[in-house]
Amino acid sequence: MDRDQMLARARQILQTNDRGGYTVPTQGLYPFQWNWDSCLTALGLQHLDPHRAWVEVETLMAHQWEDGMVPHIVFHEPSDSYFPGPEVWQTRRPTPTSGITQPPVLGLVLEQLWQRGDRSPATQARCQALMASADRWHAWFHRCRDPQGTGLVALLHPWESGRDNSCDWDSALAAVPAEGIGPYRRRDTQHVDAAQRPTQFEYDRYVALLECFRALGWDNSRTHDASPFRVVDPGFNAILIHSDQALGRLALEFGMGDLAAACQSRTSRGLRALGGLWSDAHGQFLPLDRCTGQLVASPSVGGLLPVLVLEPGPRQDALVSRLEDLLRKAPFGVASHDPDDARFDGRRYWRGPTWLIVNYLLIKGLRAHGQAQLADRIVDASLRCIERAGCSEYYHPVTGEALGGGKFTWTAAMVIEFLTRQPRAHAAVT
Ligand code: 9WN
Repeated sequence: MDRDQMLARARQILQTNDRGGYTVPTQGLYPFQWNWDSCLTALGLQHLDPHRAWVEVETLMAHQWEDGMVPHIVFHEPSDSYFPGPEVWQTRRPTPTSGITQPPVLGLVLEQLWQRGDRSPATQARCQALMASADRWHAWFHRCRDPQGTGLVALLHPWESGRDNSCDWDSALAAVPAEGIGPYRRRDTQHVDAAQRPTQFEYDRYVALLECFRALGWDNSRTHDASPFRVVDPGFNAILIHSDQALGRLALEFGMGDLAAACQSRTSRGLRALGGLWSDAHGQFLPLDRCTGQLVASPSVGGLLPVLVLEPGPRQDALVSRLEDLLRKAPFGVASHDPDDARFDGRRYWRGPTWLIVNYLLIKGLRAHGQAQLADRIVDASLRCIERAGCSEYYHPVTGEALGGGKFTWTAAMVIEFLTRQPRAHAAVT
């Protein structure tokens, strides 16, 4: 497949999965709007139709809760091909939504949409409205997910990480009691081989956590302290900090002084606290289990995502070495878990496979911090997956085998991003 064919197929997927004001991640497996999928998809949509790109995120943000949370799923249309649907969440929203959130990539996406757009007054007004919503979301994180004011926010459910069954959560999830959960029937394994999805043990605990928060009436002033799962993910916090930095830069450009000051205060506290998650032994950041107070020894890509926010220095150098090492072990992209670790499973979802959206975030951080060559290598590895297997949900990092759902929206969006927006290796294709 040459580059023009890749681009044409990617465009086709975005059009096929377009439901009007929002895009589904893929038909069947994920029939609703997902939070970070939509935001990252907007980057690809901008290439096809800039107005439509803004609509994608506006539709998502129209379902922000009054307290500031932005739910991880918006159930626009009924569908029985996904579990858990709105009848399980019972969040009592005008349009049903889930009751948990996802990685806040909105801020970094807004900056890209603005910088690469027409920069007209009308577009600025759209951007500023979304910035105000992003600010309310970020403030919600610090208020409801960091009640002790540590500077870092906790995840209360593995689905919030976006890296659902990462080994990062194994020990914290094992401590979640799952006796007495209601009967349920999974739908994911009707679409995808069970060997590529989370286990039943994990699903039972995903449901147990959902039922715990549902019993609290989805009251976000209570869920943090009541949750049996509270994990501080360095990757998630790096995304939040990076998005806040992007929001702060936009705020300065638009003369929004109060917003710029709020972003500055959140990011400096976050950056200071992130240092506490560093492990010399692992040469990367590690998750912190807030229930036990212990760092979790899990060499996953979550602990490498701080390349987004680290300034040049020994820690950034160590992360770069880790990424180079992972690429040596797996030529089809950055493995989501280190292949040398006993828990690595190259076909099972977030326990080994490579994901183009994670590669995109790493590339963004590397380019911003003087590591363009390594960024180019990750672009090339990502495109090797597409050449070999088309736009899938994820890929075996050693063989490039296509895994999970097919005709996948955010993978297609990243293909467009890599082929049209990466200045060095692939500048020729537009
Ligand atoms: C639960 C939609 C989503 C992504 C997540 C990915 C997967 C859902 C699931 O699919 O999670 O949110 O049911 O497995 O892990 O990152 O947003 O593509």
